Amino acid sequence: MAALTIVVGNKRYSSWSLRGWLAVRLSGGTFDEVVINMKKPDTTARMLSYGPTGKVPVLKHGDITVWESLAIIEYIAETFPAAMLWPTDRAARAHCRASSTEMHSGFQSLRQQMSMDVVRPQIDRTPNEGTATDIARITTLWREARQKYGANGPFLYGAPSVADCMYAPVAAGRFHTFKVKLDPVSAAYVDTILNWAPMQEWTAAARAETDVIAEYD
Ligand SMILES: N[C@@H](CCC(=O)N[C@@H](CS)C(=O)NCC(=O)O)C(=O)O
Repeated sequence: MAALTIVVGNKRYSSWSLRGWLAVRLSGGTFDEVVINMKKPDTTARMLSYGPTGKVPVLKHGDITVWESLAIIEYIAETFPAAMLWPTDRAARAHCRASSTEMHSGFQSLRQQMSMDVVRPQIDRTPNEGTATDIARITTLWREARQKYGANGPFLYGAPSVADCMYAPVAAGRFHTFKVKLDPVSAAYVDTILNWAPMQEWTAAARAETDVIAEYD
């Protein structure tokens, strides 16, 4: 099989990159990665040399290019079925698909007010009204997934799935760092993500980065 290359932004700040990278990491295959620092004069040109939108993540697999985080995750799930990125149970899979697409298309207020920084020292930030609504919706969804479908492990649907790739940046880079007040089920899920080996690998690499982007604070 051709080699996989995932192109990502700064590991510290790029939440969409983290989502695609986690899926590639869960594929079980070896992969190369290219990191492009964001907010530089040549960022867009460098990103455009890998994919059509001038954004990351981008996955290269032989002559196949996949852009958009969720499409990358789908491609990995299809190409590496043994990774079982979608739950096998049909009801759980439907729920997992809906929660993953809800993340991909929503929660603008949270994303704006609490940008991801996996290295940020924990600080208090009071959610505005829109962010509070987003947090309430996300934690409702997490509790539902855990309580209905999560009996076989500590992840949203038990074993690591697409939904964990999608929500890991929220758990580790937003809820944890901004000390968002959470119910016990959601707090336990944040701990699961913080202790997850792939997340810890990503965070360690983020810690080693020297580039600082002020507007992510
Ligand atoms: N809908 C896209 C969003 C991709 C996106 O916005 N990526 C950001 C990094 S997190 C980016 O590449 N920004 C370009 C820049 O900073 O110049 C996806 O799901 O992959």
